[in-house]
Amino acid sequence: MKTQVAIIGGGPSGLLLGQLLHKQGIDAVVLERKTRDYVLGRIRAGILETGLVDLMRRAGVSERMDRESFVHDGTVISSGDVQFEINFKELTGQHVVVYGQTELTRDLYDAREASGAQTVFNAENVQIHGADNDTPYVTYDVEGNQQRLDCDYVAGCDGFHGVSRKTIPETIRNDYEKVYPFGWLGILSETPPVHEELIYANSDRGFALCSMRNDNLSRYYIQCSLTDSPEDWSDEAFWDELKRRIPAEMADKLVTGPSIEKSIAPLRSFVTEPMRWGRLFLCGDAAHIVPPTGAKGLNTAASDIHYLFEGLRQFYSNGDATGLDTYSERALARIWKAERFSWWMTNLLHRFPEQSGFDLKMQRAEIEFLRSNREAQMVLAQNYVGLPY
Ligand code: RFL
Ligand code: PHB
Repeated sequence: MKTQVAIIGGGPSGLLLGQLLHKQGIDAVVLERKTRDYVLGRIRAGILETGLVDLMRRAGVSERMDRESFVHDGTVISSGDVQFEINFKELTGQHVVVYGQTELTRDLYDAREASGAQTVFNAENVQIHGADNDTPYVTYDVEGNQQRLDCDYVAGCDGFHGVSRKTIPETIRNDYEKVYPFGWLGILSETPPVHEELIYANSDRGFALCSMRNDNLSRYYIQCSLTDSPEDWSDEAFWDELKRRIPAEMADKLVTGPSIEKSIAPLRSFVTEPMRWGRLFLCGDAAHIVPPTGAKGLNTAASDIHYLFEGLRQFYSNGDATGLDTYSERALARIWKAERFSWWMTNLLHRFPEQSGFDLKMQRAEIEFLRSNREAQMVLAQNYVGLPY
C-alpha cells in the first residue's frame, strides 16, 4: 500500500491531522493499535483552547461541537475557604470551551469514516523504516500478516507509550522529564456540576478539581497517592474526600451519585527534542506530556498538528519545505511555555510529600498574590486560554 502521509496512532492528534490533510486533498492512512471503541472508552481532556476549536472548524468537523459545547469565561481558584475567580474574558477577551476529548475523537472518527479515508485498526507491531532517508515505509501486522505502507512522511501521533519516539536514535534524542510524587483519581458521574465554572482547589488535604462535560455529567478529581488504586476508593469515600477539599459553600451544594468511570492518572512533565528526525515528525503525547493541572495536553497536541499541517500543506502545494524544516523548532517554542505553565499550576495547587512549613507559606503567599493582583491573574488567564500559535 502507498500513501503520502502515514499517521501512526488514531487518537485526537492523528485523527485531526488526517482530517485536515483530507480537506486539503493530501492522502493519509491512520494505523491504530487498538479498536475505535477502545480509543473512545478513554476519558481524558475536557477543556479546549480556541486554537483547537478553530482547527476543528477548519477540518470541517465542528458541527456537533459548536452545538453542544459550553463556553467558559473564567475559572475559580480556591484555597481552604477562600475562593476567587480568574475572569478570562475580562482579562484577555478570550474564553475556553468545555467539550470532552471523547466527543471530539468520536466526531473525527465519524468524519473520517464518512470521507472514506483509510484507518487500519488492530495494527500490531508497527515499525518505522528509513525515516532518515528519502524512501520511508511502515510495516505492521494485522491478524498475524505483515503489511507494508510506503509513504513520503510519517507522523508519529501514537502517544507517550508509542513506537515513534523510540524510533529516533538515543544519540539524537534529548529527553527531559519530571515525575510528580502523586496522581489524580478521577470520577465521572451523571450529576449536575457543582458550579458553572471549573474549581481548582488547594487544600490542606491535597488538590481537588471540579470539572464537567455537560449539565448532567460531572468530572471530579482528587490528588491521591501513587500507591492507591481505583478499587481502594469507594464512591462514598471519594465524595467525602472531595467535600473536605473544596470550599464549604460548594461542598454543601455538591450533588453526589454513582460513578460511571473511575481511574488514576500519574502526573508527569516530559519533552523530547528534536520533534523531527528525517521524514518522521512527532506530535502530541508522543513528544511531550504535561501534568493535567493546566488542561494543556490535548491543546499542545493541537498546536503541533497546526504546525505540521501547515508544513505539509506548503510542501504539497509548491514544494517548499520551509514549514517542515522549522516544525520542531516552532512546535517546541510553544510546548516549553505550556510545560512551564502546567508545572507552575501543579506546584501552586498540590501538596508535596517533602513540603516544609516554609514551602507551604510560599504557596499561600503566591495564591494570595494571585487573588489580589490583576497582572498575576492576567498571566494565568493568558496561559490558560492558550498562547498564540
Ligand atoms: P493519545 O490520545 O494517547 O493517542 C495515541 C493513539 O496512538 C495509539 N498507539 C498506537 N498505534 C499504533 N501503533 C502503536 N505502537 C501505538 N501506540 C499507541 C493509541 O492506542 C492511541 O489511540 O495521544 P494524542 O493523540 O497525542 O492526544 C493527546 C491527549 O490524549 C492528551 O494530551 C490529553 O488527554 C491530556 N489531558 C488533557 N489535555 C487537555 O488539553 N485538557 C484537559 O483537560 C486534559 N485533561 C488529560 C486530562 C489527560 C488525562 N490522562 C488520563 C492522562 C485529564 C486526564 C486524566
Ligand atoms: C477535565 O475536565 O477532565 C479536566 C479539566 C481541567 C483540567 C484537567 C482535566 O485541568
